[in-house]
Amino acid sequence: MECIDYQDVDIFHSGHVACAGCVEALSLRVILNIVGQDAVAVVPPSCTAVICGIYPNSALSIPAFHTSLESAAATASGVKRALLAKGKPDTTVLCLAGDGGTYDIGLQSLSSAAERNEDILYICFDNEGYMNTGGQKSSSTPEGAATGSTPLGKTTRKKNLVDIMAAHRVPYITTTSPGHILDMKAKVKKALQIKGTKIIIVLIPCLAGWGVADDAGIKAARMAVDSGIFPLYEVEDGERYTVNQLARTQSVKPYLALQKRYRHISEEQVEQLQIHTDKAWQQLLLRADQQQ
Ligand SMILES: Cc1ncc(C[n+]2csc(CCOP(=O)(O)OP(=O)(O)O)c2C)c(N)n1
Ligand code: SF4
Ligand SMILES: [Mg+2]
Repeated sequence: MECIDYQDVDIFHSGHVACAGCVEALSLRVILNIVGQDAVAVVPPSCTAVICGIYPNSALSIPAFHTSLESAAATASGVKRALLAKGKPDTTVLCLAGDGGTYDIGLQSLSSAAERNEDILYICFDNEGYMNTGGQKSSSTPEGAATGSTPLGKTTRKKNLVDIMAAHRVPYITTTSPGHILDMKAKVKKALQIKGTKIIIVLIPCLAGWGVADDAGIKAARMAVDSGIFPLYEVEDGERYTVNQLARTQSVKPYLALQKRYRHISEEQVEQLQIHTDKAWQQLLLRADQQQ
């Protein structure tokens, strides 16, 4: 088994206010350790904003700029340009946003920043809902999942943000998961070597919002990948697709059964979800094959 050469450089401190067991805190720690001290975080309202906290009680030892939900990528663009003007071209500017702030409310500013190919690292902590405000649906919420605003289950499918951003031809967009820390580390390292707009979508099983046990966040993240519901892949320059997992090793059923947000769904809906997942997986393999 590969060893995780994990060095904690203490950018994300204990005493933060994430729910106990939340894998977003773990992911944040890993990402910040790879990014390093020479960085500025831009944080729109989200669980991340709550977890990071506000000055002088911030859990981060890098500057954190709390911005509006609509404008994270625009704020990051401005911070990066200000740093360039001040002669600090090497400082990493990263957005730490949720899916509501990315797929929905901040999409316009992300699209504009991507079109300008701003030199920012945009991290989306995708917990598939507006979780810090009580668990409403976002356009990242998958079909069938119950949320505070879709109590009978969402009737439409999860928006494909990777495809949307690939259409902007950004140099790098990828998915990763706290169940695959080595994958996460490698992708953050890779993104730091690339100039332009980099986007990393991290799947965050929300303990409260998804109804998973406090110690099952990693398990849920792994099952999402293993079932192919959340495949690990990269798109470079909008056209080169690489799948970062060898295969799917299980059906979607055990993944759904782990979460209370799916407890109301019928066998037919489970089958429908399996069909949609199979189709999306085949499309992904086809795109990746076409690059060979
Ligand atoms: C324009 C605007 N609408 C609504 C809100 C209220 N609000 C604050 S955080 C949030 C949810 C954000 O969801 P997401 O980005 O997914 O982050 P999460 O809480 O899930 O981490 C909402 C709706 C706001 N701050 N600004
Ligand atoms: S609400 Fe969900 S994503 Fe937010 S801190 Fe708690 S477990 Fe983590
Ligand atoms: Mg969210």
